[in-house]
Amino acid sequence: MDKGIYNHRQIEKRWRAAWEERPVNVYREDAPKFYCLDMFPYPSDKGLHVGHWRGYVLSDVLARHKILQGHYVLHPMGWDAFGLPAENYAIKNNVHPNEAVDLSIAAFKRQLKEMSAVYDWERELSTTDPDFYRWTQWIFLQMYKKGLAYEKEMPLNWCGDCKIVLANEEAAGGECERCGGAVTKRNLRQWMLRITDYAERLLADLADLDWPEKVKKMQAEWIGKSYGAHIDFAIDGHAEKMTVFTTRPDTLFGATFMVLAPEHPLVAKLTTPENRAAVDEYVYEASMKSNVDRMAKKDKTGIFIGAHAINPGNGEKIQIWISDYVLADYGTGCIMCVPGHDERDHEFALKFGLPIVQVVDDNGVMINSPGFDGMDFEAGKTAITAMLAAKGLGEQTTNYKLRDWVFSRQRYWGEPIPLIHCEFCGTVPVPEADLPVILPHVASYQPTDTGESPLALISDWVNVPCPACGTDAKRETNTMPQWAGSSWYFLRYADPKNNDALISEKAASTWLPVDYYVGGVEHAVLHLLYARFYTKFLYDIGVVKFEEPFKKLFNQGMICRHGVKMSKSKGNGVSPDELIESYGCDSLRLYLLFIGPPEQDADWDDRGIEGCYRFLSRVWRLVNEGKNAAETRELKQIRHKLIFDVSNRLGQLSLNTVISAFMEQTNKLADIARVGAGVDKATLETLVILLSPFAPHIAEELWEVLGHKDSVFAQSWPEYDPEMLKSDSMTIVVQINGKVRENIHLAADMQKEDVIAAAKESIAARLADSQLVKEIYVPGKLVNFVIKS
Ligand code: ANZ
Ligand code: ZN
Repeated sequence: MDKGIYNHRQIEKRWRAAWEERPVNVYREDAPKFYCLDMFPYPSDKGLHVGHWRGYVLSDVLARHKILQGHYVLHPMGWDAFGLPAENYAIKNNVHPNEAVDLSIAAFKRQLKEMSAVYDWERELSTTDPDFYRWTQWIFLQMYKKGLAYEKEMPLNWCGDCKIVLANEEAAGGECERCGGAVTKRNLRQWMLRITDYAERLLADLADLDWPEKVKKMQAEWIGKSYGAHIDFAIDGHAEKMTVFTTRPDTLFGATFMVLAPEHPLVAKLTTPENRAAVDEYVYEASMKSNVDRMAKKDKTGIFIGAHAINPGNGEKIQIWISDYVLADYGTGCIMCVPGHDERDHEFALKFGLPIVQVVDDNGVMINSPGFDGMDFEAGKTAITAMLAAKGLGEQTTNYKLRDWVFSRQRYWGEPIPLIHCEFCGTVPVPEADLPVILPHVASYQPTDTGESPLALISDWVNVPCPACGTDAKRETNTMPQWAGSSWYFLRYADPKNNDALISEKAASTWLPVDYYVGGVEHAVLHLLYARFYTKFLYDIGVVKFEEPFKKLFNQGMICRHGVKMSKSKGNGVSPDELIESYGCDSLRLYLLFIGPPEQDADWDDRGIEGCYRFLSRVWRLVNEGKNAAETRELKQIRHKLIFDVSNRLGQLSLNTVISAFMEQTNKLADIARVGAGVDKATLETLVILLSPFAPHIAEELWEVLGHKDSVFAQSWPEYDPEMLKSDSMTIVVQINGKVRENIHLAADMQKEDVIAAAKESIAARLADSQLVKEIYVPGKLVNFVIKS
């Protein structure tokens, strides 16, 4: 090879092949372990773009750095291959999802291999593999047995034109994503998971996680704990009472009307005959809207149902209305309305001419509340709740926004839910020995117009004997959501081929929890919350011994193009393929790190990679030309400064500034090489080792150029000598009466007396004939001579 030019194609091809044969991440029983995990992708037809690479490069740098620090790193990769993206692609292109997924996985894998991340392909897994989803089904069964999975009628998105159930993401804005038709609601039997049982633990345990604060806040808000009270309102002329949830019991005396959610069971009972027709129509219309639409700021609507409640504070009779801004599934599904202090209630009262009473003044002091006037409103919350509790009309309570998880899908491409419905025994779990319940291969996987999964049409799959009594029974035909596999896949990588258990105790204690998890912030709530829920459940049933799956989380920013997020669907994705061909994988890796602070979004510059390519070419020349020079103090200092900067900035994950440190110090070395005798071998070796996690191929090649036969990744991460970081010269400003007269350069370790002497000497001519009054020395910075002339 011509050593004069940096031939990235030849170098990268060579080392990719070499690493296949001799992996650099070698398992050693005694090595400390590190689990560095990427969020696994869902394979789709378009392949990866450079935006996906950003996170993968980042985690690979962390993994390789750990290898150089003597760790064995678990760095696996797999496929989140069940779910809508694959199914919809298959339907559109008329290929079976099975084949579509296989093709995509092959394409993704080729690209990931070209990135040369140190993935352990022996541990590759796919959520669609029966050996994997056997355990996805097993976990569901354990939840079912613990009472955490239950059936419920739930309103689902329904497109009347396509006649299919739509996922929320296919029904955004109330329009069917396929045909643009109106989406309505349809009640269907669903399997639910009781994640709300874990709400308090999911909230409390956030405190100990080394996660971005932003993500912890999003989870806390999603769980949405509110402190408040339940208050009972008697209903005029009825035995029933209305229990409301409020966060402001202090405003009780300002409650001038009540609103029930249209779906509330009391609506039918309380509505008077003359209001019935209008109420029924309103209830029907509300049922067609999504919660998001109902919560949106818009003109308030509602109907008086003819009944009255009694305010337990002042005994006043107040009207009961229905309105869609009150949600059926939050709190108790009905509210006391305080138009003097709640914005939505205020709007409603104005529109319908209902009374508005202020009960807390601008200073937070209670008014118009006999018995409580003059009290601070925070104290009033407790006092009013206590007053009601004493009468048996209320109690303090907390409330969560988190809802139970709708866990079934009426689709083909998912894990079958392992249950059997028997006329005599009810719902019967599939015996664990019969798992997995294999997803049958079918020709027609389109959603059906009955709202059932296409599996319902495969009669020889559906009809089975009941495992309990042996009579004819039917399989559950709903499948699991895409989240099911991703909620626990990180456990399986530690023990991917275990046939007897989801994970062995030994594998779990060796590898888990995950040390570092890298992925996009779009997973801040759903995936990351579900994974935490599953882990806590598996802890509760003794499968694992830890309650939190991911010790540290990093969210990389997105790569945008002209300010728009790079994405497959928008068609503005830049493929890594041509860039690798023209500039090489190493240059692309560097550019993706150099593009900006990794946690922030960054705008892609088509020519940005050229700078990184030039930098690597400079390193190439430097090492090839300069290896025999003698070590000087200056070279040694550059070397230690580089170790310090790279280690320190890498520790803070400031990877863009790591790359600038490389560029800066390499420029200094190149200058020295140009004018002097060149750069010494120790400095070049250090440069190459430090560079290896970032640009692994060129580093291996240069390590060989420097005369080594082993891999650069078999070396240790260099340590810096703090002594070498001190600069050895200082610049002293010399002043006379505060005016700068001179700058002098002195040895950094010079003592005060010597500095003053040198300063005096530098301006000796100016000092002649004047009377020196005072000498002021600011160490390392300046000497000021105060004189009388
Ligand atoms: C009286 C009141 C007075 C309220 C006031 C607020 C301010 P968070 O913090 O979100 O928990 N609310 C209760 N259930 C509701 C439902 N199903 N749909 C819509 N709104 C509901 O909010 C709790 C507050 O939201 C409750 O406190 C209730 O209004 C309303 F100055 O009661 B409040
Ligand atoms: Zn039975």
